[in-house]
Amino acid sequence: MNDPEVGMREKWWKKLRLGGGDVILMPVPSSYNDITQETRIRDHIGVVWYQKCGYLPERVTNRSRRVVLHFGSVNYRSVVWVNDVKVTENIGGHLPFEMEVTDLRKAGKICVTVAVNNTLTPNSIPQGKVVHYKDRQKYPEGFVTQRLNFDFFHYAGIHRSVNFYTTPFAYFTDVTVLTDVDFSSDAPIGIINFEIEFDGQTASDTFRYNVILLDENGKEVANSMSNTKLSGEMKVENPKLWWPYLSQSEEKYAYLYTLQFQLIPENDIAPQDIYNMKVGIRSLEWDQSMQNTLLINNKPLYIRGFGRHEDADIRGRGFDLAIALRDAYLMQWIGANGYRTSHYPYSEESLDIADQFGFVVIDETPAIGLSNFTNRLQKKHLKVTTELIARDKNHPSVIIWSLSNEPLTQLPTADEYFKELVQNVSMLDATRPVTFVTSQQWNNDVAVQHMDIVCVNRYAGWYGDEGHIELIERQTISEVKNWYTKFGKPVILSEYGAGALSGFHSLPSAMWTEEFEAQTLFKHFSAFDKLYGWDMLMGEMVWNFADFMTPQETIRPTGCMKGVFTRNRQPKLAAYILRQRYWQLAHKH
Ligand code: GCB
Repeated sequence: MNDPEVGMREKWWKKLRLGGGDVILMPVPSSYNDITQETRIRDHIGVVWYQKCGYLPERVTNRSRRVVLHFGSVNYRSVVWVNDVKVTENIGGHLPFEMEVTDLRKAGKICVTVAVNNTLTPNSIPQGKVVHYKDRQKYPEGFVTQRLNFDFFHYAGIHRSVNFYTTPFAYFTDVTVLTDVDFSSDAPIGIINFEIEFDGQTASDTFRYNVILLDENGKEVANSMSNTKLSGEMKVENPKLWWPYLSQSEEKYAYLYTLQFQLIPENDIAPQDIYNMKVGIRSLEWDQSMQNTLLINNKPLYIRGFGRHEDADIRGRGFDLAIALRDAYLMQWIGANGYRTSHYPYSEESLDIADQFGFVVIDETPAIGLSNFTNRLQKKHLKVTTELIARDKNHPSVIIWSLSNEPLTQLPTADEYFKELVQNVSMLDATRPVTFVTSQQWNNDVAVQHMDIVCVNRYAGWYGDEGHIELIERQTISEVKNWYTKFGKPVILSEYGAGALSGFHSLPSAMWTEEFEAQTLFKHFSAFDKLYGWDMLMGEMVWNFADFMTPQETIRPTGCMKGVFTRNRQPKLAAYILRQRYWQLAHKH
């Protein structure tokens, strides 16, 4: 671990500009870990410094607009300077942050410096701990490792895009859009409720707002003109609804309108600010009395999907549009209709893609593997969940909030912790169900009772009774039955699967071969069909979409190998088995 304070002491935001020292080139966005050949960079614990200098274009230095510096995500803690001025500090690795830098723009050279610290603590979300080794016979001075409450590689760096953008001085700060569909008459009516927030009004300025709905061809289909109120409702007759993915050729597809918000000074006709956003009109309902399911557009939803990771070779967790789209096309090919953003919020671009492809998303916070439940942690947990909802609330694809993955919810303190958290989240967004993903047993979990939907991870034939695929059907049936009988709520098997090394084969199948993974999935399917028939199951989600990197461990041969696709997104045998299944389901449900 390097001296974390040296950069601060020596004011590197000034010094780096001179170059030299231990400075190397690094791409953004990307994790820094796998770019070079050096172990010390891959396994680095502590602070790294980024700096980029350049010249802002005229539209940014132009005095008539506000300037904002936006970071898609930086993992994990960051401090940002623009030239010599510290402009922000941020904690948390998977959500955007931004700051106004209008006063700092200038025509000449401008430098942005970011110090990024990847250390996690028992009080951070997610949790981790730096372990110092004292035995000098075995370890040199300063030898540390990071113990993490999760199994995926702790990639770090500037993971998503960094942009300067501009707005007028009067501008929209936020919009909230809620859609619904009225099915009471013969022709459905789409309902769009919106709320606007804006800033920059001076005593002499008053504004009116126009809100216009455009179809995919840019044709206006509804509007709410000259509205002086900050909220409103629009009705759309015979709307094209946003449907989860079935088939591109079908009528039922993820249709997206564009909602245009215009902020117009009262005595003017030209808008000052215009904000365009994609909107999918859909209804979402859930209720225990509704045969234990979730209805989208009045139709029960059965999720055929995946747990995933934002992970790829070389770039680590750095956003790459090519990978994001390849993943979307592969999910489409396989016939999936949804995924969970295991185990942290994914990029804004990924959710746009989900809206466009018609994938339903279980949107998860980064609170993985929580191992204690204090008030302090709960505050942070609520903060990150609030930020997640604020970012993702307008996506039609987002249908469930997941508060956590596999927290230790057998501990009594988890009961109150999650009860309060759910109450708070339901106040922030009452339109979507809330869950978390448990790996505890149905008879010892104290938090699932507070959730709208039960999500369970279980690896029959892999982590229990290794190699015994003949037990999978029986064990999966009892597992889901137990949860369902206890809570009377819909159950999603949110993770199941087996590891397979691409190219490893054996007959009869054996663990780590492609045949074993394929058979594991196949054996689950017969259990799922029965459970679905008894109205107990509302989704099956394979772990994982693709192989992904983990820390070095004896049970991880260069990563987690449970992908149905390899890490470079080529199919294993299981992908073909799953494809057949998901397309059958697509036509059945
Ligand atoms: C789990 C975790 C997931 C792991 C998976 C595994 O239960 O939720 O993050 O990768 O098991 O393969 O061990």
